[in-house]
Amino acid sequence: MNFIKRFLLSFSSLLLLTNSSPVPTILDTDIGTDYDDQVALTYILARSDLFDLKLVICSSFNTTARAQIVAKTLSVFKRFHVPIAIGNITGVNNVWEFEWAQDYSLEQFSSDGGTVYQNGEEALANEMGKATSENIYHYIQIGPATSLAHVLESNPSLSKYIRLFAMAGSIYYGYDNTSTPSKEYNVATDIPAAQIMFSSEWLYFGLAPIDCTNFMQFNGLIWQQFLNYVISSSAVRSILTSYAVWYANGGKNIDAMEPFSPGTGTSTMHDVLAAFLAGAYTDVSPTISEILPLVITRDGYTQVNASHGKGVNSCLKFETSNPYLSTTVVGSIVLESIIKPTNKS
Ligand SMILES: [Ca+2]
Repeated sequence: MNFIKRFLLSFSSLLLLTNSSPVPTILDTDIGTDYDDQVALTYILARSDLFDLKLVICSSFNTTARAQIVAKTLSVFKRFHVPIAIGNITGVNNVWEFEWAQDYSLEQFSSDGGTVYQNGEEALANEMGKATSENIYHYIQIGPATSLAHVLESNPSLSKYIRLFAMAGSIYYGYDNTSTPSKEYNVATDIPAAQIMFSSEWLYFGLAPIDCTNFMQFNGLIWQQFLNYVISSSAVRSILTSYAVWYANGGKNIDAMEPFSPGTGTSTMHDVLAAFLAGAYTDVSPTISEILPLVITRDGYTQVNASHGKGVNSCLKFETSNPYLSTTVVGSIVLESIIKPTNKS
């Protein structure tokens, strides 16, 4: 607990030091299949002191269903000025969370003042084009890089003034913390897209691979405290109701290091680490990150390759020997942010 308190103190003083203005941010998500995207999006919306969310693009499989989940989440925060871009539909996949958003259509979002871009990749290219040396963007990639790669293929210079924070890859450890790397899902789903993302010229590239994200489950006291706000906070209520729907529709069967249920804690919040690192930039605490020359192999592995890899600031482990002490700190900051959203916009 001492570590957590010390960290929270240093984190809040860091926020005071770096709290200039929120950074223009693009979120690229496959929300609805795994649950961590929902928490990442909610965290980003709750922290309008850190993020000026400019666009949410939905990528891979049933992108229209994913867009509806984003629309309902934006409506909870009354953030109708954040446009939604629908990436290419690439097939059908489970969207276990969709039922939660069924009562809020994209038409309703539009009539509430929202904007939906049917040609998501065009909207993405336009938004990325607004990044300049004077107006640096954050790009938070928490799904397969399908849309991003299509955009960069036709215009590779669009990444130049953007800092990328991605949940992707598996460097030394695999799923369930096995000592052999895995073909991580976001990479394996679209390997050529991941190769383009890793070989592009970013202003900065911060990576949350499963080496670290395996441990991102929020439970115990911090979860019990979060549950207490179900009545008083609409943001907490939207998390708990969407989580319950996702869990009941199939999410309960997905793999995780620790058991989870809506009453006890979260599934693995892989994506939340990428969003957290974006919000804390330039600090990487409580992770231990190292710049590694990484490439994506043709069969979907993340490899260190000194001759071909570009430098990626990769989260390899956590500061505490028990990783859960560090991820509890991340969890308490994220959940606390959702309980008490900053209200700048
Ligand atoms: Ca995701």
